[in-house]
Formats: sequence, structure tokens, C-alpha cells
Amino acid sequence: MALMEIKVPDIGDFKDVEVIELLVKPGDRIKAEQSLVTVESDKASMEIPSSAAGVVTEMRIKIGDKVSEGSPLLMLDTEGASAPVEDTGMPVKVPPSELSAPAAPATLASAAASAAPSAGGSAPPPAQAAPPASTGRAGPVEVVVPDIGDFADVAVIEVMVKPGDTVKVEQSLITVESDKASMEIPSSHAGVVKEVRVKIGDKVSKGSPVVLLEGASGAAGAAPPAAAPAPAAPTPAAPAGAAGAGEKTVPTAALPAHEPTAPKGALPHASPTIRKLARELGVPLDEVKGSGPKGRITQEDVQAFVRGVMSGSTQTRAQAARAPAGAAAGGTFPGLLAWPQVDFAKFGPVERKDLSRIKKISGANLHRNWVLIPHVTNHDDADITDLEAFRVATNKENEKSGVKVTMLAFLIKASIAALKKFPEFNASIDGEQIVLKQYFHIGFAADTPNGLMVPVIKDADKKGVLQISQEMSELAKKAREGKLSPTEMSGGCFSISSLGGIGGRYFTPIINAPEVAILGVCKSATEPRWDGKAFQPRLMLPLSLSWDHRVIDGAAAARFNAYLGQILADFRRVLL
Ligand code: CAO
Repeated sequence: MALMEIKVPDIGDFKDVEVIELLVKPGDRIKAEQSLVTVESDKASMEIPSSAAGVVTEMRIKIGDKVSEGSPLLMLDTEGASAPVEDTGMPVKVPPSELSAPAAPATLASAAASAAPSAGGSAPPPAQAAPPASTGRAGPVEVVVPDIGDFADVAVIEVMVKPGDTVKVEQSLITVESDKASMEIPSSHAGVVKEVRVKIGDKVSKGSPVVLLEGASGAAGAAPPAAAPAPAAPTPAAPAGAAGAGEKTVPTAALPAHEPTAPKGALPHASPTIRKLARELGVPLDEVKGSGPKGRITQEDVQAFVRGVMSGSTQTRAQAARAPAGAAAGGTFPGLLAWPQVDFAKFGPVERKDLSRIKKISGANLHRNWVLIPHVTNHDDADITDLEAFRVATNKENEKSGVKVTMLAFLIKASIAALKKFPEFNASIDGEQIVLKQYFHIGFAADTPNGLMVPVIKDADKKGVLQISQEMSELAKKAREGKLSPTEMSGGCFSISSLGGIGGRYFTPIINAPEVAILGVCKSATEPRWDGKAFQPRLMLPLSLSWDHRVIDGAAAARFNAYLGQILADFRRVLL
């Protein structure tokens, strides 16, 4: 075994930077130049690759550690592996043995760090940072990319200013990114942007023009010279024809990358690898919520976002712009008008709030179900006078047990009897087949502060009304507290949505796919009913049954409701 300690190479002034990602683990066989860790300051994020190939035997750092040049990263068994790669000047390619060599060429990291105040607050060396000594008002001035070492031909991924913008010294102008690092290039001067000389996708190197400033003043050379002993870098020449007559060409001075704690513009907080992954997958990173430290977007966040979009529970802004709010991905219809874009604030004061996670998920599901299922709703009334008397008596008898029976528990039992009699209501469509279920898991809509949830009472046919009531109250409590597990909301055969405790007469509930029917119930009321001789006061329960016309016919729905009504009127029929 030939053990080799891999250390952080010369990264200039970039000291005490935080390790935010470990990209390898013990046992991993790595190639030379393979990225080992991602480090990040408030100025830049970058990956530090291996200078040699081998098998990782031990990690010497963990996430959150602060590292500087020379900090050990890991131990590598290099036996049989290829020799360390040639030093090309990039940090990724600097062999550890040469890391401290004074003649080491400038690296991406060192350029980035040295051109900017370092994470630890030390002053930037003027080799890259010191601008021309001009501080008086002058102009126009062309701001160019400073000396960023070997960091050539890097892509511009963001342009943060436009003509007419007033910029301050050190204000970020553009963001550049390689596959190893991303950083912002700030202005060396204050002034008004006359012309932006780059666009997204352009490749820039040292000396590439960035913007032309008018009335420029106050070059970013304020770093204490005492902390910057190296000779000032020569002003890079602008490419021929880039600067107009009378323009001064100056390099940008500071070189901070995106600011994770206070992001400016739209650049999300993520490492270069994650940005690359997002680009490959077409994920709009600025729409992904970061779960990492300081809101940094992780690989899991990107994967979860993709999963959400694929399942229809998440919509990208682009999808939302093409479809009404809550529409499932791919649920738009060609030829349909776009969702109205209204500036509501024009008409009066407004407040904007994000939809809750549950509302987004249930909204997307409801919209899909509403659009894809041909719904019909049958309304009916059930005489529950005797059942209500029995319910009240049962509650009195069970007062001490703490279990309260509401009409919903009886409705669950009555529905099971109807599902047994009309099995096509306990079904799902699966391609060109109907799946008839021989189990009876009944969902009930629960109103929660965050939105609608549908917990499921499993095997309700095997449970009594008291047990169903108890389970329902536990599940409803969990739903309100946001503690329902996915299992507690899955497997439903038929759902009941009861607004009985609130009010109303009838409504048209939306079927909870892949179920094929849902029963809506409103508040019971005493009404006069003709018994053949006289009007009698009877407690009537309004029922609204929505059903999927692909599976169920109107006659069957009318029979289902009628049968349900018979059972609710005389529960002894359940025994027949
Ligand atoms: N008629 C008259 N009164 C009724 C009734 C009905 N159909 N159903 C319930 N009630 C009464 C109850 O008996 C109870 O009365 P007391 O307080 O005097 O005992 C009161 O209304 C409150 O009942 P509840 O709502 O607490 O209990 P429940 O079992 O009826 O419902 C639950 C539980 C979780 C389903 C309910 O709280 C809920 O969230 N309902 C809203 C569902 C919803 O949002 N549906 C719409 C979805 S869109 O399709």
C-alpha cells in the first residue's frame, strides 16, 4: 500500500473556507482530477479535485470543516494507480508536492480569492485586485475581466446589469462559471452603465470587456496596500476594437462569487456541480428550494424537484405561465387561452402568499381529477331521523369512553354496504381494465389549516362504528397537525366528504382518483315529509354522489343513492 495524503492546494488568499460537500468516501476508487470536495466562501464556490489516482482509505475532513492551503483532505492508496497528473496551474491539477512552490502559477481559486477580499476578511493581493490608482471622476471607462489566472474561456451565466444602471464599486456585474467554480465579477469603478459588452453564454478570459461605464469614478483599489505587498498587475489590454476612442480600459478589481447569505439577482446558491446537473436536466435552479446550510441547493433538492415535476405535484414557472394555477404538468389543452395575467395591484392593495405545500399537491391532484374524469353528481336525501336518535343514545351510553360518534361513522358503514351491493363503485380504471376491489378502505376529507387531506380508514368493513369513530378522530387530529404518513392516506377505495358539521345543502365533490366515486354530505335539517296521510317532521340528510361516467351509469348511481338512503333510514338493512 502506498499511502499519500491529499491536501488543499495553493488557493491563494482563500483561507478558512467551509467544506460544503464531500464528493467521495472511503473505499471509492478515484481518478486523477476527480473532484473530492466542494468548498465555499461568501465569495466563491469551487471543487477541489484529486492530484492523483487511487483508492480513498480515509477522509480527513467533514462537512462544515474550515480548510486552507495545506489542510489534509484525505488519504489515498496510490498503489498501482497512475502517477499524479501534470501541473497545469489549475488547483485541480496542482500536485500536492508543488502546492507551496512559490512559483506556482495562478489558479482559478487563487485568482478568485486574491482578487477579492477573502472569506476570512483579509485584504486582496493587488496582483489581481489593485486597479489603476484613478479615483477622480473620468470616463468613459471600460471594465474588463481581471487577471484570473488560468481561468480562461469561462462561460458567462448571468448578466446582472443593463444600460442605464448606476453601479457602485465592487457591485457584481456578471457571473462566470466553469465546471469547477462559479464567481461574480464586480465592477472596479462606479458609474452609469453605457453599454454591456457581454451576454449570457459568451466565453470570457482575462481582459475581456464587461461593461462600458460613463462618469466612472472611484476605482476599487481601496484595499489597504499594506496587505498587498505584491506588485500591481499590469492593466490587461482590451481586445482590439473593444474600447472606443478616449476610453480607459481597467480590470475589474474584486472578484467575489455569489453571496450565499444575501443573494443578489437571480443566482441561486448552489455548487458548480449542482448548477451543471440542473443545466443538464433543464431544472430552473432559482425555483428550487435549498435545504443545505444557508439555503444551499443540494443534489437531493434538484432530484426532489424533478420528481415533483414528473409526478405533477410541482409546477415550474414556465408550466404555470402556460396553464391555470394548480394544473398538473402536461395537463394543458392546445388552443386553450392562457391564464389571465393581471396586475392586481393596479386595482387596489394586495398581499401575496405562497400556496402551502399541501394546497399545491392537492390542487394539482384535484385539477387532474376534474379535467380527466367525466364527473356526474346525483343529489338525494336520506331520512336519518331514527339513526340520529340512535347516534345520540349511543353517545350518551359511551359518554365515559371519550369516543364520540358522528354521522360520518355511520355513513362509512352504510357506504360499505352499498359498495358491496354495487361493486363497480369499489373499482378503479387501469388501462383497458376495471379493477374490482375486494377490500374496503374508506377515505374521508379532512379540512386542515394547510388544506384538504384525505386520511383512509383501512378495512372499515371489519370495524364497528365506535372503532371507526375513534380512528377517524385520531386521523383527523394527525391531519390537522400535519402528521399523517403517506400510508395513512393511501389505498382508499371510496371517499366521503362531509360538510355536515359546517352547513350547506348540496355540492359537487371531485372524485379522488383512482377511485371512481365520492359521497358528499351536507348538514341535516328537519323537513316536512308526506307519509301518505300527513306531513311528518323528519331529519333529512342531503347526499351528493359524484361518479365516473366511464365506469358507472346514471341508473346505477341513482340506485346506489336510493340504497344508501334505505340503509340510513333503517340501519338493520345492513344485516340483510
Ligand atoms: N348534519 C348535521 N350535523 C352534523 C353532520 C350532519 N351531516 N355531520 C356532523 N354534524 C355535527 C356533529 O354531530 C358535530 O356536532 P356536535 O359538535 O354537536 O357534536 C358537529 O357537526 C361537528 O362535527 P365534526 O365535523 O367535528 O365531525 P365529523 O365526524 O362530522 O367530521 C371531519 C370530521 C374531519 C370530516 C370534519 O371535521 C371535516 O374536516 N370536515 C370538512 C371536510 C371537507 O372539507 N370537505 C370538503 C372537501 S371538498 O370536496
